[in-house]
Amino acid sequence: MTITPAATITALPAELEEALTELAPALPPWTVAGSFLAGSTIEQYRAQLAPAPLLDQTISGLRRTLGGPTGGYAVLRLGNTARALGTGDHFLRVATAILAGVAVPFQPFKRWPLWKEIGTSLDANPGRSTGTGYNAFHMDLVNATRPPDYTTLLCIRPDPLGGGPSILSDARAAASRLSPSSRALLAEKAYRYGSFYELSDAGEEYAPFAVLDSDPADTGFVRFTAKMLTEPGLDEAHASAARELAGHLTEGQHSLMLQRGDVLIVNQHRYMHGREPLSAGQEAIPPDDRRLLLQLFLRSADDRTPYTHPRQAPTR
Ligand SMILES: O=C(O)CCC(=O)C(=O)O
Ligand SMILES: [Fe+2]
Repeated sequence: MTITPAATITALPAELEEALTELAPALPPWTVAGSFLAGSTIEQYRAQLAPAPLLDQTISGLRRTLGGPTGGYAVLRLGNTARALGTGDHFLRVATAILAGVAVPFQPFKRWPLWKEIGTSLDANPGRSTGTGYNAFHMDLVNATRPPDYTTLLCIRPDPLGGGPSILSDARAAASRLSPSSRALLAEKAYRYGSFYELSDAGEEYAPFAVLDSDPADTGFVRFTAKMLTEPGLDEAHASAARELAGHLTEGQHSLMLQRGDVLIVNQHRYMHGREPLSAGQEAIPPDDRRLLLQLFLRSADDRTPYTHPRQAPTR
């Protein structure tokens, strides 16, 4: 396991933190138009935060860290801002405003708000997002033709017992280490995972899907989720190729512990993400004190075409 390169962590300059704390109360509630953060909100937030020093440079730095052949994820450290503002509406508006400088916030899940809670449930399947176990490498909305370009996780409360570090791996680097035979198998439409309903602006259901496409890295995906390995109907040759990719992802793994106020931003075209298990003993923690994240998705500004044929909920 490698250590997270320091360049991926973006702490705000003190003068920017101060300005954000001062300006936050003036940010109005956001409006969502269709499934995207409204253009009017983006404009209002930009105008209100215009006096904040070094904001543009901070956002350009994030964009550089997230793009390019060696980039792919960033941690925006808003802990001081969270201490000053609390983690309520004013803080969420600041986080939303900064992320809106990276790409356009949107809510692909019609039944969830813009910031979707990921709490900790002792009843959930341990490997799922709200579970307490190992959440293996994956990309979000893997079975959509247009997954979100970025997925972001804001830490409201880390695991009080100190577990649950985030794991990240460069999917392009992992794919480059594949044997030719596995690469050929992974380019075939042989993989399935998950259901697909009540989604907006994520394209159509893609099932079965190919893990590897021939698109450039900035637009294509390595459509991988370790959870597809146990889907019924997957033949051994394709499963073995996917296991090889999973192995390369684990070899190249970075790990980091999100602190209160950290926003992990993952470029889904380049990186897979997941989570190590939370610490044992969660039963002793009152539910309201357990780990809590908020998830927000981003769509690249140049790829915002609303989908005109949303799929109806299937009857399964
Ligand atoms: O719990 C985490 O840190 C990751 C959750 C996640 O990746 C998800 O819900 O999609
Ligand atoms: Fe995820």
